[in-house]
Amino acid sequence: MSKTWWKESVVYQIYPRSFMDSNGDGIGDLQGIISKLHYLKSLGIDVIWLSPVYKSPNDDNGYDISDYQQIMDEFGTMADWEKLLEEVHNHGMKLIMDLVVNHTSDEHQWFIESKKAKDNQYRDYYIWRPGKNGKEPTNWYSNFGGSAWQYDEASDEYYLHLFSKKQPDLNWQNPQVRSDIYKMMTWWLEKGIDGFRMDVINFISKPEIFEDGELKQGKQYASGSKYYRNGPHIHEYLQEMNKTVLTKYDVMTVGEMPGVTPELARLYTDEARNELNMVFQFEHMGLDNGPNGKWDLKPLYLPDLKENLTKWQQALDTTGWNSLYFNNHDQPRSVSRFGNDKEYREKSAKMLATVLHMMKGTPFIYQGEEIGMTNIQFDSLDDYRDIETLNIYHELSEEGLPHEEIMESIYAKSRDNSRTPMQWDSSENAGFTTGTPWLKVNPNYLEINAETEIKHSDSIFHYYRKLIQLRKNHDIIVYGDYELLLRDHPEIFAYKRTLNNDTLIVICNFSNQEPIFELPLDLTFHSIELLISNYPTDNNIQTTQLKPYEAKAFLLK
Ligand code: TEU
Ligand code: CA
Repeated sequence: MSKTWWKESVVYQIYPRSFMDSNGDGIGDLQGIISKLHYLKSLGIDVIWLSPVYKSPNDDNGYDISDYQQIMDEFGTMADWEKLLEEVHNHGMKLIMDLVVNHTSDEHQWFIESKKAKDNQYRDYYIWRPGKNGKEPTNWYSNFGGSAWQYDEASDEYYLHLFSKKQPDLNWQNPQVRSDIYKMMTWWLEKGIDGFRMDVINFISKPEIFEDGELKQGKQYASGSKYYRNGPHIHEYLQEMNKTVLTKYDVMTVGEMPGVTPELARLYTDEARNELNMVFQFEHMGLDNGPNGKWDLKPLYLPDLKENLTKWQQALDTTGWNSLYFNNHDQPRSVSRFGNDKEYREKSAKMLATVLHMMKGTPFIYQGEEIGMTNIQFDSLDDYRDIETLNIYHELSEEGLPHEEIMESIYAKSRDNSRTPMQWDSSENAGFTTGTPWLKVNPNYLEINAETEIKHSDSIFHYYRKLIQLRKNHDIIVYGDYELLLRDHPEIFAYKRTLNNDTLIVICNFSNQEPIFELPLDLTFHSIELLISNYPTDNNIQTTQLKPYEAKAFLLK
């Protein structure tokens, strides 16, 4: 297993719209990020993943790009961006950009041309098909509701959009598309960035033939994901991208891959195959989904999470590499989702951080996770901004679901849960803006904010800082083998890491109960060191009971 900087790094994701507003327009921006780099450095961050900052009409908050080589007006100028990169590097950190090349905005010049005429030179930059029996070419639904095909009257054809109708899918079969994307990537890499997070990158290879999905009872559209995920040419494209662009730079790449399996992830991240360094998998993010998907709520059953994360640790143990995350701009906040954001917010936030950061892989922290920010419950649907949330409300409402039931799903799973403005201090709007925030600030900012967290040495912030420092001080955390312990325990997630003669024991209680347990341990060690705990605790590894949401890690040498 080769040592590399991206295996030893901790990454912090910034959602720029909600991070820090420097000019009072209520929208986060690049100068705002620059003003907070010292905060990220003090946390111990190595790499920043910047969600899209390119020109965009913001139908999907920047994931709909109209010019890959211009900065979005609301975020600032290219000079601001260059200053940000310079400052990130001056602070000894690295910057990876969000590469969104499965689709563009419908306001991208390529699509404007493509839509002009069937014989336009850009027509085949996108996926146009005639209708079938007076309907869409296939019965697929878009990830944001409705059909995945939009009719264009002028040409009497449909174009594919797996997300919003303002996000037409690019045709990666067209070598000109691939060549233009590679040129754009090189342009950014030549500016000095340190890599890319690649948006739904396993969607880019579409099937040769577009077939209908399996319609569920009473539904108008079906899932097409088995056709467009991990498509026939995906490895060819990624190896071509690597050979043409990436291999020329010392960069980190992480591919966002809904529907990826451990077996496929081994192919995508096997260093010998020269594709990507790591992927974001989604299996653990679906364990609290009912049979009808994310809005169909189901409580997490801890053994399912233990089994799933263990499967991923084992699958990528010697080949490939894991990313480690519970939070991002699309997921609800983990302390509300998997922990307890009421009386055990601090304990459960630290416990969740421990179970994740002591695993093998590169940890990703999403803005606000390090201070225990929670989900939001806006009283009115009018306060929500996310296109996915608004579309699903209208879709479920048209299907006859009562308002309260739909809102329960939105409270639990809306992407706006993670997009409320970063809570910096207890001043108005949590110090995020002097203007009116684009999305309301969570009213709990008075108690939950970075300033308060930094002031208190036993805060969640300082706990994350310690976890990050431990990863730097102990190779066993980065490179040690993983083995699950207490496999069937319904409340405790415990595992062992080993490297050479050292053993790391991690024990985490996912409940507000005080469970009993017994650890089969060979205690013929010279020394036992308590590395971290979220309670003032004794050094006795032989304890057989945990406090609510208790977490601790012991190093046995
Ligand atoms: O998300 C990919 C994706 O699968 C989303 O549908 C996500 O899983 C879902 O929203 C969770 O409910 C990426 C970006 O992270 C997301 O912000 C974009 O909206 C999407 O692609 C389209 O670019
Ligand atoms: Ca601003």
